Amino acid sequence: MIPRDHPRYYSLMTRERLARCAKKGIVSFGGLAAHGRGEAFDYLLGEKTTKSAFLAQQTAAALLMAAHHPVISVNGNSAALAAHEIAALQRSSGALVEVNLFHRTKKRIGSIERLLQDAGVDVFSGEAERLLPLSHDRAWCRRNGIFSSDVVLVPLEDGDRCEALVSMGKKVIAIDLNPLSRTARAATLTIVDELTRAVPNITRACNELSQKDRDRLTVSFDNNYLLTDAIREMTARLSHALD
Ligand code: PTJ
Repeated sequence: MIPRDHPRYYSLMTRERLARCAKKGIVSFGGLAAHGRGEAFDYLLGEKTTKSAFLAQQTAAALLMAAHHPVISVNGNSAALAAHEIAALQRSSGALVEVNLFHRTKKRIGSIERLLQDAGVDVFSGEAERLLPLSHDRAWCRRNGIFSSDVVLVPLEDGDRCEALVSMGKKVIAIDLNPLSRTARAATLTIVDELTRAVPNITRACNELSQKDRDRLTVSFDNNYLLTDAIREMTARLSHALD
């Protein structure tokens, strides 16, 4: 039992949810370690959406809305943390949702697809093929899904696949709390923010941005600025931690 008045209530509840999902095989054990790393970076960010992350979220909405074939790629952690938020983003952006896993088993794919469906996601499933230029199991995807997408949103990515997707000519939008990761640096657009804060902001921007604003955002973003600003925010908090 975690008491509601615990100062770290939200963080502890999130850990509980991930641990429960790990027991069911939805989250991989590696996913628990990935979450811990994310928490450390979120602490440095002050556990809030920065101005530059908000700009990245608006730009992500603009890129998704301008895409011909947008896809949201979902793994164990993102399904466990944000299934309902992903359903809402799918409704607003019209993106296809496909499960793609590093620790891939048929059983895990089935459990994650069911969790997403129960939350209202229209999951793109069916036969996967080994289509991406990767030696691990994230190479498996659907021909009419991730493989033919022009814009892919990838929460909690690994660097290899992000690089592979970019090398295939896709625009890759990463959500990653670590601005130094290979994913963050290889992506076309990186949102340095926590997944459950980032996804609803992208959805809101899909619903609210005018066509004129979307056009401006898709041509004016600078990922190097977004990463540098995230590092600046973290450094500033560290520098003033004991003030
Ligand atoms: O595909 P699965 O489900 O079999 O598991 C894949 C994992 C999560 C194990 C795989 O993608 C992985 O190894 O990820 P990495 O390389 O550890 O990277 C995860 C990145 O996501 C790290 O840079 C973390 O800082 C970041 N991260 C973790 N939790 C969050 C996050 N970023 C945003 N929001 C989070 N909640």
